[in-house]
Amino acid sequence: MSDHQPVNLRLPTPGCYADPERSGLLADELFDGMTEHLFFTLGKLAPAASRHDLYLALSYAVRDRLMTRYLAHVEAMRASPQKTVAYLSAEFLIGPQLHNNLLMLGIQEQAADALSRFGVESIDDILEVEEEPGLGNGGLGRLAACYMESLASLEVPATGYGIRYEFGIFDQLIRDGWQVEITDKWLKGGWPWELPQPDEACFVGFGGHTESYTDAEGRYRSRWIPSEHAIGIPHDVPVLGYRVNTCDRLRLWRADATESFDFYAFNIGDYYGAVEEKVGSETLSKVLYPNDGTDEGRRLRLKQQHFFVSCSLQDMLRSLEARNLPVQDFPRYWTVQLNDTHPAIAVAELMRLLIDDRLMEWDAAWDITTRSLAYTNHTLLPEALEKWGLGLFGSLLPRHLELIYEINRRFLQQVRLRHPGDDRVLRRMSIIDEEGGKAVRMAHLATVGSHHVNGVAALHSELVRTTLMPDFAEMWPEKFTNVTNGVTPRRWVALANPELKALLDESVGPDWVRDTDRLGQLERFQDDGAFLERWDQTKLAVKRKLAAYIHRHTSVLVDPATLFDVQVKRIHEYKRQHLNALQVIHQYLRIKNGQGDGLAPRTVIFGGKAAPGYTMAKLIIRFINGIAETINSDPDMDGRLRVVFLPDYNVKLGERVYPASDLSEQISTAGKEASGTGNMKFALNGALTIGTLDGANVEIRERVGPENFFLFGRTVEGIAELAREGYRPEAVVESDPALAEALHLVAQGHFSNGDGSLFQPLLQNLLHSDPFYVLADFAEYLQAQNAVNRTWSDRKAWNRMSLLNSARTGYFSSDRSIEEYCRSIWKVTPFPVTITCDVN
Ligand code: 26Q
Repeated sequence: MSDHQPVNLRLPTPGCYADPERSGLLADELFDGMTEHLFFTLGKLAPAASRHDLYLALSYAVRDRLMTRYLAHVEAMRASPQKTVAYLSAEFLIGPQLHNNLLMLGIQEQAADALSRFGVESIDDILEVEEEPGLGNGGLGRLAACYMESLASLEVPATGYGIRYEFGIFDQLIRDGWQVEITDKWLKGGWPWELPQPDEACFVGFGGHTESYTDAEGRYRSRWIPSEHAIGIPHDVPVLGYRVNTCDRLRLWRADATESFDFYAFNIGDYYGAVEEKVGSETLSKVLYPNDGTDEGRRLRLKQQHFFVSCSLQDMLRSLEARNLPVQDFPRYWTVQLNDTHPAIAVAELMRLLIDDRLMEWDAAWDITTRSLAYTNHTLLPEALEKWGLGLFGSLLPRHLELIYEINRRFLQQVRLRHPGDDRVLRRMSIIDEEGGKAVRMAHLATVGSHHVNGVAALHSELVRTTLMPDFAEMWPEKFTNVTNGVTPRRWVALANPELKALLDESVGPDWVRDTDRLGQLERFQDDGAFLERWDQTKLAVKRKLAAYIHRHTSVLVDPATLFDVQVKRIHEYKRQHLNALQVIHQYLRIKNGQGDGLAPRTVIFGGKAAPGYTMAKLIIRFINGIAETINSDPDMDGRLRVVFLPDYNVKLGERVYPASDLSEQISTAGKEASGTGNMKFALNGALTIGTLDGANVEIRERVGPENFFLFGRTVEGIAELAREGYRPEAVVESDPALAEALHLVAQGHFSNGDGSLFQPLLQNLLHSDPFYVLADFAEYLQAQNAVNRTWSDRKAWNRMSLLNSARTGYFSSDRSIEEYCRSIWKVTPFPVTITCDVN
């Protein structure tokens, strides 16, 4: 990929939007830009400006600088249309924008300088003000954001298409140890990073019925008469690459009513009825749904999916028309990635747009569709595999259901040719699930309609091939592939960990930010005592900051010199936060029983949200908080053990946590975590992993070396074997006194003020079913934790291992993932933009 130097834009010519206060990157110019925005955009005089005003003024000034590049990119694409990646995702968890854009432009210091002239001592005070858009649940949404950033940084033309939820993921409060959900009002203070484009609105239909008719050429056709419509208004968020001119975009659709007033109803005097109708269609983009696959709001969720997919595909088709390109060229100019099955309706919608609206023949339309779409699977969990009952589907999208029947009929015909007389294989592969309540299987639809299907880590992709879709993989072996996830080193190291960045810049040179393979040069220092000491001090400095944050937000005092042992991620039984919690209880007991010698003094930190309808996950949060309360108030634990639950874990908090961690807990049941991406953020920042052979842990361990990774737990095969043999968790407890003692203490109410009933549902579940093999892996987990304790006592050895984790995990940069997608799936190449209207 090409290597572009930072450009210092000075564009004075009229038409180049070149006023220095709008495009200059010097502190003076930023200051002038801020002053103008305070006055003209915000209506404030500088002395009266609040921190929020200054945040907005700086953001607008930075946005001006993005616009020059964004429009240059748009112009370059108009002059020379290029194949563009369309990343379709129901979630984009992009995190705070101001800090990131300062980093991308290379003007953090200039911005701090400009702010100082308004009396701001630390830029952090202003960055802190930004509300992050929580437009995602967790891993999948954050991955989409890392990928957009890498696409821009690699100068690949791309648009991310999604939904502009008015309420994103809820804010989490902890009250009496329980999770309480608060609506996320991220737009309340105004969000300066989006540009509404109402002139590019799209219409989307729902419901109604289909009619058949014969067209002028005597061909049988179907047409859809929807009973309802919504309008999608694009809101564009610029996504600038790192020190390049490429500025891609995130196009998020907000649903609006078709008419602000239904004039008929207005005239007959039903003014309020008309307003109600308007309110109805606006609720489409109101709220993000949780990832627990519960039945709540299912109809609205399907509507949301069709809404944003239809708008996005119309937008792509329209872009060809605007450039006078024939629709047959769609796959030459667009490559469409489906981020899980949430946008899988695209298979039917693209067919509908081509056949019904553009009057194409089936085969030509199918050819375009399957040459354009590719699908990424992110989960094997049965409850997260999307299925839509035919009743619901047909009532909302009757024409799409017809098309899916036809896609399925033709597909099953192919299957029949391969497996004559085998009805079982037909039933297994059918897009329509005929067992029980009939339903559309979205993963099957996505697979049939795509040219590639990929999993997100080597192990996961193998399981997709062998267990989730073996029949499909046998039929189309070349369709199935792997692209191991990655994370952006810009946000997750350079921005989140400035202390480490400074050390890396000095030791391996600043280009590691763009080329993380260069982190390998750190290996030179692995036996350099003085360097390892600096490595240690760098970590300690960051841990001090987190300790201060923990004190501010939870009132718990923690010692930065202790081992920071961290598990942050969504709360889910398969992720096994309760396994970690039981381990903490065991440590507590060892100390209480006078057997605490050799234990590393630890601060065990948890963070994560539970889906509001997921009772067991919410009880796990209560469990952790109960343990924290008992332990933190016991003087015997002083200096030895602290437990913290950090409320409201989100991108912003992740930026504080990953850099300050010593130990990364990646302890899911083997075969359940598709990849994990937090595991990569920890390792890049020098945390050691304690983990199972699951998801990308496998590849992390291969890269850092088994001697630098604390492995434990059953493998996928081991778990399968246990299940076959008839797993009895009771038997595990009977043979493990340490485990029995820990569970007994819980049952007695030791962590619930004597209330033995509170955690009974959790205990009963573990003792009598233990679907995620928590008890089965407990003993080995303790052994691995003992190895952690031993290693911690030799700090030089620990620091060396920490350094090697950073040195050897450059592979997990999202730049590497995106290069793989570009080369093997999308067939797109970079399109560097040079900005030519220079001074003189
Ligand atoms: C499905 C049906 C109904 C309602 C909601 C959903 C739903 C929504 C979101 C199901 C799943 C999700 C999100 C899944 C997710 O975040 N998966 C994670 O993706 C990461 C990126 O690939 C992986 O690293 C994680 O291992 C995987 O759990």
